[in-house]
Amino acid sequence: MSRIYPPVSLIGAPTDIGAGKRGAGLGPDALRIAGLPEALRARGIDLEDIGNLAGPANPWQKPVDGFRHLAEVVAWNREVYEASTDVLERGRMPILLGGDHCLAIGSIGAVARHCQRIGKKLRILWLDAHADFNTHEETPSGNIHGMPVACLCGIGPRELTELSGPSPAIRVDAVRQIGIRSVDAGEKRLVKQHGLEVYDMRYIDELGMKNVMLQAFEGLDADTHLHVSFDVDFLDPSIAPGVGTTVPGGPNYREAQLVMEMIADTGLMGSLDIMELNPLLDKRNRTGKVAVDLVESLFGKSTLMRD
Ligand code: NNH
Ligand code: MN
Ligand code: MN
Ligand code: MN
Repeated sequence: MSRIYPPVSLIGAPTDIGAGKRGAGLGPDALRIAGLPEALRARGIDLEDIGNLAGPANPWQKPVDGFRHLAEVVAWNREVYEASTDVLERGRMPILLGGDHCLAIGSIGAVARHCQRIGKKLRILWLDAHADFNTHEETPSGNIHGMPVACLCGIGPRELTELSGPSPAIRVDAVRQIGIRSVDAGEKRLVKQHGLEVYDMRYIDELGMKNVMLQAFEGLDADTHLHVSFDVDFLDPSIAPGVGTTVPGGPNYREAQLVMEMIADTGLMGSLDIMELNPLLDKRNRTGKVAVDLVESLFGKSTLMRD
């Protein structure tokens, strides 16, 4: 089953400005060195790599009013928002190479506004060990990579909630979170209060990944733009040690492949983030290679006999 894919643009965002450990800023080049461009071209995709964006250095400071590096996070997200918007307006599919997950405020902000302009519905698949729904009051760390979903839903500082236009950028009911297994206490209250659709690991264990994905796809149609925000810590640390915040008990290789293959089968993916890869914590770029493998499956490369 081969499909014609839209032209793709890689956008590198080499920063760990929102993370609690240094090193995710090296993620874009680790993904390139693991062979991402060649793998996508081998799928027949028209691929452009716009290179790495530039932004402020990481000052490595303590939280101020519950946020670490808020001004720098805003600056980086503006860069990501602008680059993603440009790619979308040129009719191409943006793939954001993170960088830490705070940058999804810019990438998804751009996708959300683009969908509003062209009259498409938006569905976001948030593949992560974490809900990333913290606020400056609930955060245990001040790290803004724990806050992007809340910010996109209008909960957060104005500099971030209005980064891409009027707040909220997205509706809570546009999001499906998959693989969740680490949610802070206050964050959990907020997730429940706002009715975020979370398929946590217990749910995946009970229903099986196939049924979970079918639920996450409910209501999709030809007018839906599917955005995949892939935090590499979604994966079990046994296959993906190269992230700053490993959480045991995640999807194994086969489950993760199934997720990606089922997304590919919808034919609706319009944008992708590959976030939080930290090569300094990796073993010989093994996690980078697993991420590339999985992205190939997102673009229709089946590991079985279905190609
Ligand atoms: N929930 C924690 C925090 O807000 C950890 C978030 N870390 C992530 N999220 N890697 O994906 O600090
Ligand atoms: Mn995340
Ligand atoms: Mn995470
Ligand atoms: Mn993370």
